[in-house]
Amino acid sequence: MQIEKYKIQAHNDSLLAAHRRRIENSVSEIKDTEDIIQKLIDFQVAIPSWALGTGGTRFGRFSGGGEPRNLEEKMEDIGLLHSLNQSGGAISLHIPWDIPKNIASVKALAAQFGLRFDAMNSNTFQDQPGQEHSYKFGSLQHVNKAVRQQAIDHNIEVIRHGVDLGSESLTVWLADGSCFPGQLNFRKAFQNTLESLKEIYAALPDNWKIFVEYKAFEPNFYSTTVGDWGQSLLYANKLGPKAYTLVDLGHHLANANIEQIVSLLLMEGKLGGFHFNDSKYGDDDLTVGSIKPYQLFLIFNELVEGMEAKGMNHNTDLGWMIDASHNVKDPLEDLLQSIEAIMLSYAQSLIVDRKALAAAQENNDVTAAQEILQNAFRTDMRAIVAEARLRSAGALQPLALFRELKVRENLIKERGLKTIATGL
Ligand code: LRH
Ligand code: MN
Repeated sequence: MQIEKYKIQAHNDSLLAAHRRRIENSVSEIKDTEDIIQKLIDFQVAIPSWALGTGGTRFGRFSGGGEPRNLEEKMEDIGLLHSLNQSGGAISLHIPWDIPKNIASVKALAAQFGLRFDAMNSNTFQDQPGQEHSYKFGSLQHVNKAVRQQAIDHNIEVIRHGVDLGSESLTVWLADGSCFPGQLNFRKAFQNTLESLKEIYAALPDNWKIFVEYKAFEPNFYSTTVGDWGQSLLYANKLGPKAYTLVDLGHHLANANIEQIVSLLLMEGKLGGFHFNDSKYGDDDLTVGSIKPYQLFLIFNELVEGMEAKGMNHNTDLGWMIDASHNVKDPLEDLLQSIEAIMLSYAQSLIVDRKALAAAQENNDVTAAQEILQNAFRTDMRAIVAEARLRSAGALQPLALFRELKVRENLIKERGLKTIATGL
């Protein structure tokens, strides 16, 4: 299903007067709105190909129907989202869940929907049918060289798919670790993983990046071989200039100060990108900004401060991706809400009075520093974000239009109730 431009135009026309009142009010209170709106227009977030269905948990999966049955239908759904908010112009594929069968037609489809291919994701955390060696006890860390080689070869094959599609980065997330004390020699596991990553690094084209994604626990529950930002940074530093760390917001131990981690990784020039989601307990993969919206704002505040300090391009110098899994929400509605939360936090971080904040920090004026940050966080930037969509021919209210046009009902008519999307 695609949403015709005239339907988006009609939607915007019906909301324009109210929007004009809101945007005039915002412009009167906020400085540099034109610069902010342009930054929002340029800011694109990659949608994970594995988050267009109902993932479910080990306790159950409750599909809402109309799920995409193949890569082409996944791209159609991401194209539909992008037509509504003009902020999701990229897709991140997971191999082998989304092996592109016909490169030419997949690239043509991406062009038709205005999508580019963001980071490719390898998968050495599941055994595929007919696979020679099992990843039960890990992949790149494995004590058996043959298992490590199988995982290295898979990552190199994923790079090849990415080159064919025009992607320029590989995300490596390893489930590798141990479930019980004594099961693993941590030093040997690190060295096996590093040696294996070096072979994958050597296969990277010159203009490519490799993102080493860390995670504290799950599916291993005693140790994880890339378990935190420090270990990921160790690998990235030992691999070379094309290697970076990747921060998945759900991959930290409780109460970790993620904004401080982001600030230091940016300072080191080793922050490669993000997997945005939200969580209350573990790797819950919930809607971005649905549980800890202030933390998301504080992370964007450090991102903007750090990127400005390094003269980085906000949109192209870091990998912006969502990584979510849906249990009780419509996957497409969930993704629309996630992008809105990201754009709002980014917009709020762009109005932080940085000169005043630096002065407050220099004077140890703790109260003033908090007031400056919370003033930005308490500023309603929804009209500004909507204006960026309007100027990009997106919908003023994407979620409302998604429901008004009965998109899910139409997808169920097209695809049926029982279709299952590959992925989580
Ligand atoms: C691991 C992870 C990783 C993906 C997977 C789908 O928890 O965040 O980024 O490979 O989810
Ligand atoms: Mn992730």
